[in-house]
Amino acid sequence: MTATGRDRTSNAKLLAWVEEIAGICKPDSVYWCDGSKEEYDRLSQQMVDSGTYIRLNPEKRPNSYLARSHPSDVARVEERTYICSKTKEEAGPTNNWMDPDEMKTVLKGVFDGCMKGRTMYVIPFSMGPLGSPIAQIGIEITDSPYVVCNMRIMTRMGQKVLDVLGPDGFFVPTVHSVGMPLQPGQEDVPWPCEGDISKKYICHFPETREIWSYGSGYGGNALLGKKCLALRIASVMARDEGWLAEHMLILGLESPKGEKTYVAAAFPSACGKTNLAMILPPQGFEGWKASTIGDDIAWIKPAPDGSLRAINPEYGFFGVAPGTSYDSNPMAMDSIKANSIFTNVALTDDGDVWWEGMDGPKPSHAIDWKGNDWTPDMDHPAAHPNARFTAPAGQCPTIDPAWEDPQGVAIDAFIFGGRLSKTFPLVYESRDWKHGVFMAATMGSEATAAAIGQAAIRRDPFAMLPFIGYNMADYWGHWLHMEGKGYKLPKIFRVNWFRKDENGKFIWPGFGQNMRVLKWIVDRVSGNADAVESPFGLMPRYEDITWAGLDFTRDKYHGIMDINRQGLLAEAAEIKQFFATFGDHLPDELERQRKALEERAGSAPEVWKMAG
Ligand code: O2Y
Ligand code: MN
Repeated sequence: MTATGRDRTSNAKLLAWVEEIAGICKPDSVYWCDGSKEEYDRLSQQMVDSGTYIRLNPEKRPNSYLARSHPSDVARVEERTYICSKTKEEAGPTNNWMDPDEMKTVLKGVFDGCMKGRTMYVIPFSMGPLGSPIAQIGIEITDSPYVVCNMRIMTRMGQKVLDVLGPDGFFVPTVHSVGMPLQPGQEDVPWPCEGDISKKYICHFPETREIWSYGSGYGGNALLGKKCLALRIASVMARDEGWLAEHMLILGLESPKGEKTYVAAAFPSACGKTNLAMILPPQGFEGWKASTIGDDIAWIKPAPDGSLRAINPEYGFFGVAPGTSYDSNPMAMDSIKANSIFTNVALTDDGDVWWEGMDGPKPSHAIDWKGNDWTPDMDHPAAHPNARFTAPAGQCPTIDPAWEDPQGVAIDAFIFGGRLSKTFPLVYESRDWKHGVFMAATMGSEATAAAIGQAAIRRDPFAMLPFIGYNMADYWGHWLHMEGKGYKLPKIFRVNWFRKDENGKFIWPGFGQNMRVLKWIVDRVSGNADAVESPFGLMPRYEDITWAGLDFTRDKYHGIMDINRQGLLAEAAEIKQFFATFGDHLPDELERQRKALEERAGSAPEVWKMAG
């Protein structure tokens, strides 16, 4: 007989809430997930039988499945994502907002009876190692078995979480429905969802720490532990409790002497964040080791000794498949050899997966992400550009030995990046904490002028634009306030792998060489490297970077480090316009930093060149 909630937990608040949601959604049955392998296999088989899943060839890809979403449900829907704080001002100018009471009324309407004909699953999950002082417990209610299986890979999930929660532990309640109730006798479809985008809702209630998501079964819209809890709601908790919830990878770097440095890094999309999280030291770095703690999110709390300790709240990777190959990211490829779920990739004739950018020749025939025959001469890709793999993080060969440490790891440096073809050098360090916060608040990537009006850079402060759960400018204030509390604050750096030469070619030889920049950062942390003052910040000289194993001339180095005065002045002017959008929430300190940049630009030569 199926276990009831009372068999699983004595948490009265949880039991009452599940009953309340069942009363609204009116499912045919309620199922409490235990998180076992037996349960995962059973639900997976059920999805194979219903047509949601295709089991991949077990000899090629053991215990792995392919799902194809509805073509209208392929990515996060930012335009339907809301922060429902008490006032619009609290959500800030970068978020969609609706009054919480009004939104609750809307949601009560759409959720009413939305699970008819379906099972309502109750998923207890922990973001972070079970029982860690940095971790948080969430409960996701969903009508999607695909979500249950993905959540088992992406989070610590099941009965063990209820055991830690206990009779009166705190949890973040999250409700998800694909938004397609079934009438008696109505046949289901392989990927149920609400087809009308204007009826999808991804809603966050920061004051009550609730999440309600309706109409999508895909990724960040549906796996509510990830962007919704671990970033949007957690950023509010972090503000209130004095810690940091960040859109950052966490990477360990070990020198041949065995000294370990941990860095956390934030990048806007399309900057190679996953590749950096799983970097392998190149030729010339014999004896160095790089190890992965996380590829997407970091929760960082001050410890009693003043260090900022970080955990990866996730348990798996939800990575973009296209472009991932043994050439670009061998550790990701090894992570997805088995026990993985693939969504919207192509199916090969021998029952394996394929996507654009994978190593080797294109298959002569495949079934594309929409389920149609595909041959390489066709003018559309076989995999959707946002096709994903869901894989256990523990399968990454370079996973760090401390990745499950409940105390987290001490962060020594923060790195912020963007995709910028000019003006910005390969790497520079902030003069101090305040300057570092300014560097992170103004980061972004180049965009076409058409996309953003006059500005050349699409700002993505801290890579948090779609993920901050409150006013972005107040979030900058929160970062500024981390100073002066006696914490051992990490050094802050900006990097840019994407500068181009006068022929429009990338100057930096590629992601595999980023270790050279990381080593300078490590050396700066340990006090073993010099830096020179520039109008941007502190920069390494040619001789401060390790070049063994790479032919990168001094001339090329100058090409990637020189600073054009006009570019710098334009940057200071653009930032002024950007800051103006935040009104009086903008911390005064950030405008002071902007003016200081403008002044340094004003007194710089037409082209600032480092000596040597
Ligand atoms: O499209 C989605 O739903 C996934 S978005 C995503 C997934 C993994 C890591 N990062 C992201 C992101 O958008 O930053
Ligand atoms: Mn991300």
